[in-house]
Parts: sequence; structure tokens; C-alpha cells
Amino acid sequence: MSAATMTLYHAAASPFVRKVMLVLHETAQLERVHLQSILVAPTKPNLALNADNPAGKLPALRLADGNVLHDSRVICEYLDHLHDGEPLLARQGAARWRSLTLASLADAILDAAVLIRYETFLRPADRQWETWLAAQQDKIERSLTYFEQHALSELRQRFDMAAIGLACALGYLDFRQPEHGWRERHPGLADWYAQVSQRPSMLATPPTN
Ligand code: 99T
Repeated sequence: MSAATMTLYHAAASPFVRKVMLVLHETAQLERVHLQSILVAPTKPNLALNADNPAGKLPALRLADGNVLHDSRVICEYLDHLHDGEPLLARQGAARWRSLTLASLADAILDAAVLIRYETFLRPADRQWETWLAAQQDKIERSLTYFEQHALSELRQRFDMAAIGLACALGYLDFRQPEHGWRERHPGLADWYAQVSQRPSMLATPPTN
């Protein structure tokens, strides 16, 4: 019998869902969560998800008492409070604000990359806006440059919440923009990502359509 008491709205293509899955793997809590797979896009809403998360976005986590948590940052931090191991996100002090900021920057890469995906995949080709797409790519490039120049030593120390976010962002770039070429411009990140990609949690959660 399943010991799952929580239900996660899940899509294997979503890097935000992957963050949650990585936290579950890394903290050995997989058995607590039942996965409810759905397909969702801004133009293809899911009514059950909309009822649980008015923003209509994945991931959302339904708890045993019926309450629903969203978005990925809230869910990841909630799950990080349910295990007895070393927290993936520091509970207090300067380390906490630093980790939250790096995790937020990784999410900014994801936000830009998902906007690019929707602009190029959902919007009719004759209405796509190149200047806007280029501006989103610039956000990704500036953020990767920051990680390469200012955060590599921290990333190497521990696969924590910020590292999980960045790993999902790099994996998503490979998945949706295989021609992106970030490895040539950011060799330190490429080396770090090659290593963390071998973690069982990463190998178990490849993005798929
Ligand atoms: O925007 C929508 O209506 C549906 N999109 C989503 O649910 C995406 C799935 S990634 N999720 C988010 O944008 C969540 C962002 C939120 N800040 C969080 O949870 O952290 C799908 C990517 C793809 O299919 O390529």
C-alpha cells in the first residue's frame, strides 16, 4: 500500500516540477508524494489545476489536509522542513539570504527560458517578436555569467537548493534549446553540471515531453 499522503501536479517537461522532484530524491521523501501527471500551457489550461492553483501553473502540491501549496519555491522549502537531514536551504543568517538569492536567479533563468518556449512554440510564427526573444536570451546569458564568475565555489560545496535550481535550469536549456551553446561560454558551469548530472536524483528526472 502506498504511504503517499500528498499529491503533486506533475509534468516531466517542467523544470519547476523537476526542482521539487530533486528535493524529494535528495531528501529521501519520494514515497510521501503521489504524482498526478497533467499537460498544461497558458493556452491549454487544466481545470483541476486551476481550482487548486488560480495561477494555473505547475507545480502545486495538495497536502493530506486538503490545503494546496504553490509555487515551486514554496513547495521545495516546505518539503525541506519535513525531513531530518541537513536542510537544503539554510534556516537563518547570511547563508540563507545568499542561497535564496542564487535560487531566485536560477528561477529567473527558468522564467526567461519558459517564456521563450511559449513565444516560439505557442505563438504563431508571423507574430513572434525577435527583440523580445533576444531580451530574454540576454537575461539568461547575464545570469549564467554571474553564476560562472561569482558562485562556482559555492555550487561545488553542496547540492543545495540553489544548486538544484541551477541544475534544473541548465537541464532545461539542453532540453528546449539544444543549440544554445552555454557550455562554450561558461566552461566552469559545464564542468560542474557534468558532475551533478551523474547524481541519482538527476538521472532519475530527465525532462521529457
Ligand atoms: O503558465 C501557464 O499557464 C502554465 N505553465 C506552467 O505551469 C509552467 C510549467 S513549465 N510552470 C511555471 O511557469 C511555474 C513558475 C512558478 N514561479 C514556480 O512554480 O516556480 C513548462 C515548461 C515546458 O513545457 O517547456
